[in-house]
Amino acid sequence: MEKGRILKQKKGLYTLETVDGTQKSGYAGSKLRKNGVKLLAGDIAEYVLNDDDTIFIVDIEERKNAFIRPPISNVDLLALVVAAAEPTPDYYNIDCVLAVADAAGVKPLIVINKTDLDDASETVELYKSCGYDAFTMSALSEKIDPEFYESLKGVCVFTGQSGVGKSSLLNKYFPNLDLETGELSEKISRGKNTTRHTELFNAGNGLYVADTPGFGMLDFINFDLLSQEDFEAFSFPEFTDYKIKCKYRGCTHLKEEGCALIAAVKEEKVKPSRYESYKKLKNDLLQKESMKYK
Ligand SMILES: Nc1nc2c(ncn2[C@@H]2O[C@H](COP(=O)(O)OP(=O)(O)OP(=O)(O)O)[C@@H](O)[C@H]2O)c(=O)[nH]1
Ligand SMILES: [Mg+2]
Ligand SMILES: [Zn+2]
Repeated sequence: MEKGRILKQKKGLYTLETVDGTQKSGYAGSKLRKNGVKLLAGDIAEYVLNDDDTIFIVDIEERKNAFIRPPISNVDLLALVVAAAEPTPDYYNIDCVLAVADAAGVKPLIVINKTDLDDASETVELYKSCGYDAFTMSALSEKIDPEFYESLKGVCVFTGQSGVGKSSLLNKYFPNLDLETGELSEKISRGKNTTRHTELFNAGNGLYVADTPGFGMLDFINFDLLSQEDFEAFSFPEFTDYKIKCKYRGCTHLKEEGCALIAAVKEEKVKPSRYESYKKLKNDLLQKESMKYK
């Protein structure tokens, strides 16, 4: 059986990259469909080659991770693109994406674009102090940041709200991609969902980059993006050292006396905006959990 990496999907037609680097397209077999397996960009597919050079996907290799939004698997690095302005950064939105990446064990990286409009120093400092890698850049400038370029390894997914400049940045760093970029809506200075599909590109030297459609907070509410357990164990990693020092076992870190996390927030060892996001996300997850059993 031959193997290849799925690059994109459109109406059930998959395009994959074969081991010799050529691209072939075709459909998935009924066995996969029957088992309810939804193939994703990033999947390593096993296929047979048809006489007409199309492919027939029979199975996929076990994934090391998978995301629903954006729909992609086997990710090594998640580059969360945020705009310094237009649209203004939303900390809760950022923290939700970081929480999902951390829960999945995928390294997140924050890219603050459009620094020609605002310097975004507050946002950079906030996230660097939490232990995240953060880069500032402008897709409009010709300047390439070698450190950012070097930090891209394996399968790198560019995600973030519509209009923050994901496709523009990918075009700047990988000019032969020639991705479509879009105007912002004048009224709300948000993007207009120019990128419609998740697509993985081979950028050479073992590096793959994915452009993805912009997401909104609704995606967070509508999809099961992270479990309560993974959230508590892996998200907001800078809280871990405090959470283990709470007075009571089973502390929810929401209001209890003797909570070491709450004390750390008061002592300004933990960023208030991060703690606010933690509480909000935790409550959202709890609410979702309780809906499931109704
Ligand atoms: N001022 C400024 N504008 C930028 C920058 N990067 C991108 N833009 C503009 O922002 C708009 C949206 O850029 P895109 O690259 O299409 O944004 P996107 O994140 O791919 O958006 P979706 O595909 O809709 O999710 C375009 O008009 C870009 O020219 C930047 O660094 N500075
Ligand atoms: Mg785009
Ligand atoms: Zn606690």
